[in-house]
Amino acid sequence: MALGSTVTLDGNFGSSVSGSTLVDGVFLPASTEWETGTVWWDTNIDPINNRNSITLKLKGQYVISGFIVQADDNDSYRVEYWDANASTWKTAWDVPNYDALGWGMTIRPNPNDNSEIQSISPITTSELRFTAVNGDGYYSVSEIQAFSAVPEPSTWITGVGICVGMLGTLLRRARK
Ligand SMILES: [Ca+2]
Ligand SMILES: [Ca+2]
Repeated sequence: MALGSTVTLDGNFGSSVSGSTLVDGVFLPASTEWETGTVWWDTNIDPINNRNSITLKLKGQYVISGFIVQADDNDSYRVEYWDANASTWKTAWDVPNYDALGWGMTIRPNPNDNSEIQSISPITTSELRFTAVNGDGYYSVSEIQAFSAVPEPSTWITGVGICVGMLGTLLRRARK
């Protein structure tokens, strides 16, 4: 859902890459250094921790039920969503510190699988916001992906199985 959305960087960033790289569908190679090809900031550039924020304006209003994020391993981050009814930002996903699980740019939830989605309680929104929560003062992010609920694969595989079974019955009947 976030693919190709409009990205706004609010605050003071050290990086020169475009915010659009966060929603281009491309992950950096695992363990890429935190300031190489990323959107990054640190507490020298932004002395007041957590003041920087990255806003993703989606192409419309969506129901979102999961995320994948690639960010520096040794910090925690937060994905928030704009709740239009309450006119406030609310937490969608607290992105955990993965210091023990990775090095440099590290995919959450699964550093070894860039297609595994972190499920959340579904939210409805047209805007997301990404911020650093805590860490070593050197923060970076390279990809933010949002997903809507999709039917469980097992459901439609079962459906196909039933159809194939029915086809077999019809063919047997036709031969008689
Ligand atoms: Ca990217
Ligand atoms: Ca860091």
